[in-house]
Amino acid sequence: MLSVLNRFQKGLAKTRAGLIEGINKTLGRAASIDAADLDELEELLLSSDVGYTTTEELIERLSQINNQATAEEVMGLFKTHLIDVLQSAAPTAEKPTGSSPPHVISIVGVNGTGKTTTIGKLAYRLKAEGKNVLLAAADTFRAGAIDQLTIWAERAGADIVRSSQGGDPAAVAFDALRAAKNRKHDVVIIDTAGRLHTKTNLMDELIKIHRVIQREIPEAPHQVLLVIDATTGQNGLLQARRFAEAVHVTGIILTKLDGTAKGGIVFAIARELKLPVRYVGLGESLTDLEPFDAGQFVEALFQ
Ligand SMILES: Nc1nc2c(ncn2[C@@H]2O[C@H](COP(=O)(O)OP(=O)(O)O)[C@@H](O)[C@H]2O)c(=O)[nH]1
Ligand SMILES: [Mg+2]
Repeated sequence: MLSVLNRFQKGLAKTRAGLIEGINKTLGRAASIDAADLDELEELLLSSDVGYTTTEELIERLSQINNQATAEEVMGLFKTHLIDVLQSAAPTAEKPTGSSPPHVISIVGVNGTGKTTTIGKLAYRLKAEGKNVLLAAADTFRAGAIDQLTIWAERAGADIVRSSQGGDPAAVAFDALRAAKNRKHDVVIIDTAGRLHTKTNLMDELIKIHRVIQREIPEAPHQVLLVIDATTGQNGLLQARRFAEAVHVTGIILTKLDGTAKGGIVFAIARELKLPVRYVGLGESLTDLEPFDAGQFVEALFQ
Protein backbone atom coordinates (compact mmCIF):
# COMPACT_ATOMS: atom_id res chain seq x y z
CA MET A 1 0.00 0.00 0.00
CA LEU A 2 1.34 3.39 -0.94
CA SER A 3 1.19 6.15 1.65
CA VAL A 4 -0.94 9.21 1.00
CA LEU A 5 2.23 11.17 0.26
CA ASN A 6 3.35 8.55 -2.28
CA ARG A 7 -0.05 8.52 -3.93
CA PHE A 8 -0.03 12.29 -4.30
CA GLN A 9 3.53 12.07 -5.64
CA LYS A 10 2.51 9.53 -8.26
CA GLY A 11 -0.50 11.57 -9.33
CA LEU A 12 1.49 14.78 -9.42
CA ALA A 13 4.43 13.38 -11.38
CA LYS A 14 3.75 15.47 -14.48
CA THR A 15 3.19 18.70 -12.57
CA ARG A 16 6.30 18.10 -10.52
CA ALA A 17 8.36 17.41 -13.61
CA GLY A 18 7.37 20.74 -15.14
CA LEU A 19 7.10 23.08 -12.21
CA ILE A 20 9.49 21.87 -9.55
CA GLU A 21 12.27 20.73 -11.84
CA GLY A 22 12.00 24.09 -13.58
CA ILE A 23 12.28 25.95 -10.29
CA ASN A 24 15.25 23.82 -9.24
CA LYS A 25 16.98 24.49 -12.52
CA THR A 26 16.50 28.24 -12.23
CA LEU A 27 17.59 28.35 -8.60
CA GLY A 28 20.45 25.91 -9.03
CA ARG A 29 22.01 27.80 -11.89
CA ALA A 30 22.68 31.12 -10.22
CA ALA A 31 24.51 31.89 -6.99
CA SER A 32 21.90 34.55 -6.29
CA ILE A 33 18.46 35.29 -7.67
CA ASP A 34 18.39 38.13 -10.19
CA ALA A 35 15.58 39.80 -12.12
CA ALA A 36 15.89 37.36 -15.02
CA ASP A 37 15.49 34.44 -12.63
CA LEU A 38 12.38 36.01 -11.15
CA ASP A 39 10.92 36.41 -14.64
CA GLU A 40 11.64 32.79 -15.37
CA LEU A 41 10.03 31.64 -12.11
CA GLU A 42 7.00 33.79 -12.79
CA GLU A 43 6.60 32.22 -16.22
CA LEU A 44 6.92 28.73 -14.75
CA LEU A 45 4.26 29.37 -12.11
CA LEU A 46 1.86 30.92 -14.59
CA SER A 47 2.30 28.09 -17.09
CA SER A 48 1.50 25.56 -14.35
CA ASP A 49 -1.85 27.33 -13.84
CA VAL A 50 -1.01 28.41 -10.28
CA GLY A 51 -2.94 31.58 -11.11
CA TYR A 52 -2.02 35.22 -11.43
CA THR A 53 -2.57 36.44 -7.85
CA THR A 54 -0.66 33.65 -6.15
CA THR A 55 2.17 33.88 -8.67
CA GLU A 56 2.55 37.62 -8.08
CA GLU A 57 2.56 37.09 -4.32
CA LEU A 58 5.23 34.44 -4.55
CA ILE A 59 7.45 36.56 -6.79
CA GLU A 60 6.92 39.58 -4.53
CA ARG A 61 7.97 37.59 -1.49
CA LEU A 62 10.96 36.18 -3.31
CA SER A 63 12.15 39.58 -4.41
CA GLN A 64 11.99 40.76 -0.79
CA ILE A 65 14.16 38.07 0.69
CA ASN A 66 17.90 38.19 0.71
CA ASN A 67 19.01 37.34 -2.80
CA GLN A 68 21.64 35.06 -1.34
CA ALA A 69 18.88 32.74 -0.14
CA THR A 70 19.56 29.09 -0.78
CA ALA A 71 17.37 27.03 -3.06
CA GLU A 72 16.12 25.25 0.03
CA GLU A 73 15.06 28.49 1.70
CA VAL A 74 13.24 29.57 -1.44
CA MET A 75 11.45 26.23 -1.68
CA GLY A 76 10.50 26.56 1.98
CA LEU A 77 8.99 29.95 1.32
CA PHE A 78 7.05 28.61 -1.65
CA LYS A 79 5.71 25.71 0.39
CA THR A 80 4.54 27.81 3.33
CA HIS A 81 2.81 30.30 1.10
CA LEU A 82 1.11 27.66 -1.04
CA ILE A 83 -0.17 25.77 2.00
CA ASP A 84 -1.59 29.07 3.29
CA VAL A 85 -3.39 29.63 -0.01
CA LEU A 86 -5.00 26.18 0.17
CA GLN A 87 -5.93 26.42 3.81
CA SER A 88 -7.43 29.88 3.52
CA ALA A 89 -10.19 28.37 1.36
CA ALA A 90 -11.01 25.57 3.79
CA PRO A 91 -13.11 27.13 6.58
CA THR A 92 -15.97 28.19 4.31
CA ALA A 93 -17.54 24.76 4.01
CA GLU A 94 -17.01 22.45 6.91
CA LYS A 95 -18.88 19.18 6.69
CA PRO A 96 -22.15 19.43 8.54
CA THR A 97 -22.17 17.11 11.50
CA GLY A 98 -24.84 15.78 13.77
CA SER A 99 -27.66 15.51 11.27
CA SER A 100 -29.36 12.14 11.06
CA PRO A 101 -28.70 9.85 8.10
CA PRO A 102 -28.82 9.70 5.18
CA HIS A 103 -26.06 12.17 4.42
CA VAL A 104 -26.79 13.41 0.91
CA ILE A 105 -24.03 14.34 -1.53
CA SER A 106 -24.91 15.87 -4.88
CA ILE A 107 -22.22 15.62 -7.55
CA VAL A 108 -22.33 18.31 -10.24
CA GLY A 109 -20.15 19.42 -13.15
CA VAL A 110 -19.96 19.42 -16.94
CA ASN A 111 -19.84 16.33 -19.14
CA GLY A 112 -16.64 14.36 -19.10
CA THR A 113 -15.12 15.92 -16.00
CA GLY A 114 -15.31 12.56 -14.21
CA LYS A 115 -18.48 12.73 -12.10
CA THR A 116 -19.65 9.15 -12.56
CA THR A 117 -16.16 7.67 -12.15
CA THR A 118 -15.59 9.75 -9.03
CA ILE A 119 -18.89 8.60 -7.54
CA GLY A 120 -17.75 5.00 -7.96
CA LYS A 121 -14.45 5.76 -6.21
CA LEU A 122 -16.13 7.75 -3.46
CA ALA A 123 -18.70 5.00 -2.85
CA TYR A 124 -15.84 2.52 -2.56
CA ARG A 125 -14.07 4.68 0.03
CA LEU A 126 -17.22 5.15 2.07
CA LYS A 127 -18.00 1.42 1.92
CA ALA A 128 -14.49 0.72 3.19
CA GLU A 129 -15.30 2.99 6.15
CA GLY A 130 -18.27 0.75 6.87
CA LYS A 131 -20.95 3.04 5.45
CA ASN A 132 -24.03 1.81 3.70
CA VAL A 133 -24.06 3.65 0.38
CA LEU A 134 -26.84 4.26 -2.14
CA LEU A 135 -26.23 5.81 -5.56
CA ALA A 136 -28.92 7.74 -7.43
CA ALA A 137 -28.66 7.65 -11.22
CA ALA A 138 -30.10 11.13 -11.81
CA ASP A 139 -28.16 11.65 -15.03
CA THR A 140 -31.04 10.40 -17.15
CA PHE A 141 -29.96 12.65 -19.99
CA ARG A 142 -26.80 11.13 -21.38
CA ALA A 143 -27.03 7.79 -23.19
CA GLY A 144 -25.28 5.08 -21.22
CA ALA A 145 -24.93 7.13 -18.04
CA ILE A 146 -27.26 4.90 -16.01
CA ASP A 147 -25.51 1.69 -17.06
CA GLN A 148 -22.12 3.27 -16.35
CA LEU A 149 -23.17 4.16 -12.81
CA THR A 150 -24.65 0.67 -12.34
CA ILE A 151 -21.27 -0.88 -13.15
CA TRP A 152 -19.55 1.42 -10.64
CA ALA A 153 -22.15 0.56 -8.00
CA GLU A 154 -21.34 -3.14 -8.48
CA ARG A 155 -17.59 -2.53 -8.25
CA ALA A 156 -17.97 -0.45 -5.10
CA GLY A 157 -20.55 -2.72 -3.49
CA ALA A 158 -23.12 0.08 -3.30
CA ASP A 159 -26.84 -0.02 -3.99
CA ILE A 160 -28.40 1.99 -6.79
CA VAL A 161 -31.73 3.63 -7.61
CA ARG A 162 -32.31 4.10 -11.32
CA SER A 163 -34.99 4.88 -13.87
CA SER A 164 -34.92 4.63 -17.64
CA GLN A 165 -33.12 7.07 -19.89
CA GLY A 166 -35.09 10.26 -20.38
CA GLY A 167 -36.82 9.87 -17.01
CA ASP A 168 -37.26 12.76 -14.58
CA PRO A 169 -33.97 13.19 -12.66
CA ALA A 170 -35.71 14.87 -9.71
CA ALA A 171 -37.96 11.82 -9.39
CA VAL A 172 -34.91 9.55 -9.24
CA ALA A 173 -33.40 11.70 -6.47
CA PHE A 174 -36.72 11.62 -4.61
CA ASP A 175 -37.00 7.83 -4.91
CA ALA A 176 -33.41 7.45 -3.73
CA LEU A 177 -34.02 9.50 -0.58
CA ARG A 178 -37.15 7.52 0.22
CA ALA A 179 -35.28 4.25 -0.33
CA ALA A 180 -32.37 5.41 1.79
CA LYS A 181 -34.68 6.32 4.67
CA ASN A 182 -36.49 2.97 4.48
CA ARG A 183 -33.42 0.83 3.99
CA LYS A 184 -31.24 2.83 6.40
CA HIS A 185 -28.47 3.91 4.10
CA ASP A 186 -25.87 6.20 5.65
CA VAL A 187 -24.96 8.07 2.50
CA VAL A 188 -26.73 8.88 -0.77
CA ILE A 189 -24.62 10.08 -3.69
CA ILE A 190 -26.48 11.65 -6.58
CA ASP A 191 -25.08 11.54 -10.11
CA THR A 192 -26.35 14.41 -12.25
CA ALA A 193 -26.24 15.26 -15.94
CA GLY A 194 -23.25 17.20 -17.29
CA ARG A 195 -24.94 20.47 -17.45
CA LEU A 196 -23.13 22.76 -19.81
CA HIS A 197 -23.21 26.12 -18.13
CA THR A 198 -24.69 27.65 -21.26
CA LYS A 199 -27.73 25.36 -21.17
CA THR A 200 -30.05 27.17 -18.81
CA ASN A 201 -32.71 24.47 -18.89
CA LEU A 202 -30.23 21.96 -17.58
CA MET A 203 -29.14 24.29 -14.81
CA ASP A 204 -32.81 24.76 -13.91
CA GLU A 205 -33.17 21.01 -13.74
CA LEU A 206 -30.30 20.85 -11.26
CA ILE A 207 -31.95 23.48 -9.10
CA LYS A 208 -35.16 21.44 -9.24
CA ILE A 209 -33.37 18.26 -8.13
CA HIS A 210 -31.98 20.13 -5.13
CA ARG A 211 -35.38 21.59 -4.30
CA VAL A 212 -36.95 18.13 -4.28
CA ILE A 213 -34.14 16.78 -2.10
CA GLN A 214 -34.56 19.64 0.34
CA ARG A 215 -38.28 19.08 0.60
CA GLU A 216 -37.60 15.51 1.64
CA ILE A 217 -34.69 16.30 4.02
CA PRO A 218 -34.51 20.02 4.91
CA GLU A 219 -30.75 20.17 5.46
CA ALA A 220 -29.97 18.18 2.29
CA PRO A 221 -28.04 18.10 0.08
CA HIS A 222 -25.44 18.23 2.85
CA GLN A 223 -22.69 18.54 0.31
CA VAL A 224 -22.72 19.76 -3.27
CA LEU A 225 -19.40 18.79 -4.78
CA LEU A 226 -18.40 20.31 -8.08
CA VAL A 227 -16.17 18.13 -10.22
CA ILE A 228 -13.48 19.97 -12.17
CA ASP A 229 -11.19 18.32 -14.72
CA ALA A 230 -7.67 19.54 -13.91
CA THR A 231 -6.63 19.23 -17.55
CA THR A 232 -9.08 21.97 -18.59
CA GLY A 233 -7.21 24.68 -16.68
CA GLN A 234 -8.73 28.13 -16.59
CA ASN A 235 -11.78 26.91 -18.46
CA GLY A 236 -12.60 24.72 -15.47
CA LEU A 237 -12.60 27.80 -13.26
CA LEU A 238 -15.02 29.50 -15.59
CA GLN A 239 -17.40 26.52 -15.45
CA ALA A 240 -17.14 26.47 -11.69
CA ARG A 241 -18.31 30.06 -11.40
CA ARG A 242 -21.43 29.31 -13.43
CA PHE A 243 -22.31 26.39 -11.22
CA ALA A 244 -21.65 28.35 -8.06
CA GLU A 245 -24.10 31.00 -9.29
CA ALA A 246 -26.85 28.43 -9.76
CA VAL A 247 -26.42 26.12 -6.76
CA HIS A 248 -24.77 26.24 -3.37
CA VAL A 249 -21.48 24.45 -4.10
CA THR A 250 -19.77 23.34 -0.88
CA GLY A 251 -16.55 21.93 -2.26
CA ILE A 252 -14.49 20.82 -5.24
CA ILE A 253 -13.35 17.46 -6.51
CA LEU A 254 -10.41 17.93 -8.84
CA THR A 255 -10.02 15.00 -11.24
CA LYS A 256 -7.33 13.82 -13.65
CA LEU A 257 -4.43 15.40 -11.80
CA ASP A 258 -2.44 12.43 -13.04
CA GLY A 259 -3.03 13.51 -16.61
CA THR A 260 -1.72 17.06 -16.47
CA ALA A 261 1.41 19.11 -15.86
CA LYS A 262 -0.86 21.94 -14.77
CA GLY A 263 -1.73 20.68 -11.31
CA GLY A 264 -1.05 24.20 -10.08
CA ILE A 265 -4.72 24.80 -10.86
CA VAL A 266 -5.49 23.60 -7.34
CA PHE A 267 -4.07 26.87 -5.98
CA ALA A 268 -6.07 28.98 -8.43
CA ILE A 269 -9.23 27.12 -7.41
CA ALA A 270 -8.66 27.75 -3.71
CA ARG A 271 -7.83 31.38 -4.32
CA GLU A 272 -10.41 32.37 -6.88
CA LEU A 273 -13.37 30.20 -5.98
CA LYS A 274 -12.75 30.31 -2.23
CA LEU A 275 -13.95 26.74 -2.09
CA PRO A 276 -12.15 23.87 -0.41
CA VAL A 277 -10.87 20.99 -2.52
CA ARG A 278 -12.37 17.90 -0.87
CA TYR A 279 -10.94 15.11 -3.01
CA VAL A 280 -8.55 14.71 -5.89
CA GLY A 281 -8.71 12.10 -8.66
CA LEU A 282 -5.35 10.54 -9.42
CA GLY A 283 -6.25 7.88 -11.98
CA GLU A 284 -9.06 5.81 -13.45
CA SER A 285 -9.34 2.93 -11.01
CA LEU A 286 -11.46 2.39 -7.93
CA THR A 287 -8.71 3.37 -5.48
CA ASP A 288 -7.54 6.51 -7.31
CA LEU A 289 -9.37 9.07 -5.18
CA GLU A 290 -7.74 10.79 -2.22
CA PRO A 291 -9.20 13.13 0.38
CA PHE A 292 -7.38 16.39 -0.10
CA ASP A 293 -4.75 17.38 2.43
CA ALA A 294 -3.04 20.72 1.78
CA GLY A 295 0.15 19.93 3.69
CA GLN A 296 0.67 16.50 2.15
CA PHE A 297 -0.23 17.77 -1.29
CA VAL A 298 2.33 20.58 -1.26
CA GLU A 299 4.92 18.27 0.32
CA ALA A 300 4.39 15.74 -2.46
CA LEU A 301 4.67 18.43 -5.06
CA PHE A 302 8.04 19.64 -3.80
CA GLN A 303 9.71 16.35 -2.93
N1 LIG B 1 -6.67 9.81 -15.73
C1 LIG B 1 -7.83 10.02 -15.09
N2 LIG B 1 -9.00 9.86 -15.76
C2 LIG B 1 -10.15 10.08 -15.10
C3 LIG B 1 -10.17 10.49 -13.74
N3 LIG B 1 -11.48 10.65 -13.37
C4 LIG B 1 -12.21 10.33 -14.46
N4 LIG B 1 -11.44 10.00 -15.51
C5 LIG B 1 -11.87 9.61 -16.88
O1 LIG B 1 -12.61 10.67 -17.45
C6 LIG B 1 -13.59 10.16 -18.39
C7 LIG B 1 -14.95 10.76 -18.11
O2 LIG B 1 -15.43 10.28 -16.86
P1 LIG B 1 -16.96 10.23 -16.45
O3 LIG B 1 -16.99 9.74 -15.05
O4 LIG B 1 -17.76 9.48 -17.45
O5 LIG B 1 -17.36 11.77 -16.50
P2 LIG B 1 -18.80 12.46 -16.35
O6 LIG B 1 -19.31 12.74 -17.71
O7 LIG B 1 -18.54 13.74 -15.60
O8 LIG B 1 -19.66 11.55 -15.55
C8 LIG B 1 -13.53 8.65 -18.23
O9 LIG B 1 -12.77 8.11 -19.29
C9 LIG B 1 -12.80 8.43 -16.91
O10 LIG B 1 -12.11 7.22 -16.85
C10 LIG B 1 -8.90 10.68 -13.06
O11 LIG B 1 -8.80 11.07 -11.88
N5 LIG B 1 -7.78 10.43 -13.80
MG1 LIG C 1 -21.51 10.79 -15.94
